[in-house]
Amino acid sequence: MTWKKLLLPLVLLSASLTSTIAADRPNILFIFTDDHAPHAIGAYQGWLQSVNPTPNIDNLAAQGMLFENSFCTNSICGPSRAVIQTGKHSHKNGFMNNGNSFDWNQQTFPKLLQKAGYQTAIYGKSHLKGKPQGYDDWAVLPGQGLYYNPDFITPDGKKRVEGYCTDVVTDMAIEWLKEGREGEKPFMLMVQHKAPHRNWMPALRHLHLYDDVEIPEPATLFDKWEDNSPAARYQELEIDGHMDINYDLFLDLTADFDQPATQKRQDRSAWNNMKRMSEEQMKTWRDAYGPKDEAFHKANLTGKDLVRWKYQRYAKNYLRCVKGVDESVGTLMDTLKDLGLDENTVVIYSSDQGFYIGDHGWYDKRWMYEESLKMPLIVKWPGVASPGAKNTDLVQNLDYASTFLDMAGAEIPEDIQGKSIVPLLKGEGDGNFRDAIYYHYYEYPSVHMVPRHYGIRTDRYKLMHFYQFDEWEFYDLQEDPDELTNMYHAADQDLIAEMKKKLEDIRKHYDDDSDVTPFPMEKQKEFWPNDR
Ligand code: SGN
Ligand code: CA
Repeated sequence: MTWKKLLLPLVLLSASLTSTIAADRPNILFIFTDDHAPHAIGAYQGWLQSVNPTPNIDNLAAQGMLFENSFCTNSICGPSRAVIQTGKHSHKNGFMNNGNSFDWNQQTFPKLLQKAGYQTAIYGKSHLKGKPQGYDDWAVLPGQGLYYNPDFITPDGKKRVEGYCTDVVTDMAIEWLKEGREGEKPFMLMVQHKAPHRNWMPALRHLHLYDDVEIPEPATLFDKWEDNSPAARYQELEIDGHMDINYDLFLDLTADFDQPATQKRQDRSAWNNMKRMSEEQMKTWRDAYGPKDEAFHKANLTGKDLVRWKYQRYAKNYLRCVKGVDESVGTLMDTLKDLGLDENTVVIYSSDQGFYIGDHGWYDKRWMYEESLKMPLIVKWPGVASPGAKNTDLVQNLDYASTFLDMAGAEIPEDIQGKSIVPLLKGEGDGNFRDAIYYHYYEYPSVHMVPRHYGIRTDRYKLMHFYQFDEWEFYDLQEDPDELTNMYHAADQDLIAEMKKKLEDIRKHYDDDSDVTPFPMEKQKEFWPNDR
């Protein structure tokens, strides 16, 4: 027997040990986007499915588990990300609305993963302000970031990178996977895209995508919110009344960006985005939108026809941004394969909250209604999560920190409020993962004017309290999935009492004693004059 043959069993043993260790401590690739509603993902089979918006994300779902009842705790950007970092509700991690700054000195899951021997990195949108902690490498967009030729803040200072934001972030992640890793150390990599956030600016290669397609309309495009609490009538996120035809839909790109020609505008970020483009990029844009603008001016649309036109332009740009994201997912998956990492890397796709794509006549998010409460969550974990599986447990972004720690075999600290979904991924759930989810939104008065509210959702019912105005809404989601009939007064009052009790209990459970005192009546009237 040669010495090689003698050594073979040892070599095999060590190879199998390595693979057991690797399976126990998989790499984690967390792809996280901004404002990507589940119904704009083919695999979720929503009403946009016929457009086939996301073949690569659908492919991920075919290889992993898709969570149908995945929700945020507070439907807005920074807060959602802070919940993910900490595994704690907003009132515990201190980041209740976008105006806050995240306290990076607190416990976060990337820091705990580092302690557990993981190498960590984040590229793209952070929206938590301050320098990220808990990452071995990072490059983040300042604030909302820009779509074209964006700036990044890095450990070495600010730098501008030419290109389209989604592509640039993908390239950074790939470069790190190829060049930045330390030997065989397991990693956790966060790829956080700005897209498809407002102001919905697609990559140049996608400007003509869907040109010849009529995007289906949501059933509730012309909702008049007759049955809701007045909150739904006094918001500022209507396609009809609030979406700006120049600012949001790029009509007449020849308008002077510094002095936009029409209407009051709360936010100048769209102009900042457009000013950022090179002359060549701008020319491509003008060539793409110019003929469409001309046709629009000739058509002289009004009323519902105008809303329909705005909806088409908006939905197309939104889905074009989604296309960029979907291509990024495909490229990242291919890269993992090329690097031989695909079998031992958990890939997660999610977005900070859902979004209105014309649903209820709206854009944006913030509400506890289904379209913005839901978050996409798809997890591919080779050898663990059954390919093509669908899960209906009530899960939240609150659970991600525990889940990532659990995947890594790290200890989950007691003060984390979320629960690991690893048992669900392993197919070991008993259907009772969670009885109800808790929600609390805090940003009012603010852009889009959605009042503060908290609420509870079970697998069937939803109860919400717009407490600044002391208004309640209750829906039976089984009978009324679009939440068109507020049953707060008409429902069986024992059921309402039971749900209120549940809500109080869950507030205690999560220790939310933040101030929920209604505005004095005089102040309420200032916000809601009696004309709607
Ligand atoms: C910006 C957007 C708003 C959006 C907020 C919060 N305007 O102000 O439409 O609701 O961000 O979004 S924009 O014209 O500047 O895009 S979040 O995702 O960051 O919470
Ligand atoms: Ca967002």
